[in-house]
Amino acid sequence: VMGNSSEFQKAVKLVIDTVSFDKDSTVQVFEATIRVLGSLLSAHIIITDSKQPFGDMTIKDYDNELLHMAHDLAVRLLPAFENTKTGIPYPRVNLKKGVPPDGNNETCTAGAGSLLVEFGILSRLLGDSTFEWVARRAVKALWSLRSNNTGLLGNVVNIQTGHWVGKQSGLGAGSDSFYEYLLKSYILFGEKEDLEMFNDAYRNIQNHLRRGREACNEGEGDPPLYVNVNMFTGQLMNTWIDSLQAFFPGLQVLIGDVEDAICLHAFYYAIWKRYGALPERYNWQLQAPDVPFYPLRPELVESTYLLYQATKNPFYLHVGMDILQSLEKYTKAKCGYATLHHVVEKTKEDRMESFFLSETCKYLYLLFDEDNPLHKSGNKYMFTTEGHIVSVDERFRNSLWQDILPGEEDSAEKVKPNEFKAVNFTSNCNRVPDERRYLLPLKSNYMRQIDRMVGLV
Ligand code: DMJ
Repeated sequence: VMGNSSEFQKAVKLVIDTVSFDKDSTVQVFEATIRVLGSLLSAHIIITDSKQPFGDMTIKDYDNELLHMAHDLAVRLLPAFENTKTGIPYPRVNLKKGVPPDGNNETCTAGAGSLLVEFGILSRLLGDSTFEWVARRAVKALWSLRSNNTGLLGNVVNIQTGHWVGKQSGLGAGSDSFYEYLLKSYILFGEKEDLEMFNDAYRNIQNHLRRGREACNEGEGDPPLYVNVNMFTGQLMNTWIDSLQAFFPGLQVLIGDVEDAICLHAFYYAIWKRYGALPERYNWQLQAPDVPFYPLRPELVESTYLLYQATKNPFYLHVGMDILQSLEKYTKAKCGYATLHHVVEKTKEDRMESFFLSETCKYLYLLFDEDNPLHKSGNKYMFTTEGHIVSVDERFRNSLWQDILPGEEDSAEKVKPNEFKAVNFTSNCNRVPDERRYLLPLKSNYMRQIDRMVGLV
């Protein structure tokens, strides 16, 4: 992304020469997929891109090693999909020995249902449907378990019985990337059934999770908020929102619901302004953190970046600058950036998650790098849920396995890669990132209302 080809080449060589997955180590299938498999595939795609938009990222004598490694890793994850009565995978697998004998039968929706982007890419690059098939089967199994009454899914399910152990339906931890990957699978592979599921899910979210006034930037009533409800009854389960939910405005940008995205984003930003970070859980009734740590998560920056791309409103540069300054002020440590143990006390933990580099820093950098090749590609790239870049191109459109994709007989129904465009509202503002001057996306009474809601005024 920064165009630093020598470092990229060095890192790729290091990975090829030193990384092995032949380890007696138990990993989370979801984390290994989005962090490790995703980065291997992304780097492979960049290396083999005939256009090389980021500079010369080719590797001398490259023989698809990263793709082979991705394949090796995915094969080691496959046991998670065996011996499960529903097809929903086990959450953990040992890379050498398969599912541990005492393997947990309960998994969260996001963990089991957000593997399709990476598994689908791998399948399509290899011409082997196995990986896409298991990932799709998991999505469909989860989807079939949604409530007849509300259409909502819970957050924890038993993979053998299909019984919902966690009945909470929300946009945050345990659910977030499930929705994200329905849409992103569609963007990447163009399969209609993914879009249909996403549209249904989005409608149910609007009907049951969204509270507050109807038009977010207009009229009376509370600002909109997406709450956690019981999946079967739609009744409120608690009064907190979590930091992971801040990804949702970014997803709304991708589908073009920009106005709602602007309003929701502003709510999370108001919380950020109060603490200089986002608490893991914030109780909107008590106006206080329920869970006070901040592990350098990217979701607010990610939404800020996508909103800036969609609106070009300098307000989002101001937000990015504010986030950057708080990160510098509160999280910078001697050898990196540290998790905040407590957003009020600003105490630190000796921990820097990999998503800080692959997402938080990347989105911040890209927010300010107007001329980055990514922004000149005509939306030819997409970010995985871990911020890895994959190209939206024909290579991923031509699946050879219609048998696992019902209702796709008519391939003309597929959307062509360059037909998908993020909404682009270019405003005429000049670009001084000053908050007061550029509150343009929101009415000022709205801002006052949410500032009050988070106890800022
Ligand atoms: C990232 O690992 C991914 O974005 C994931 O989908 C959920 N959120 C974390 C970072 O907060």
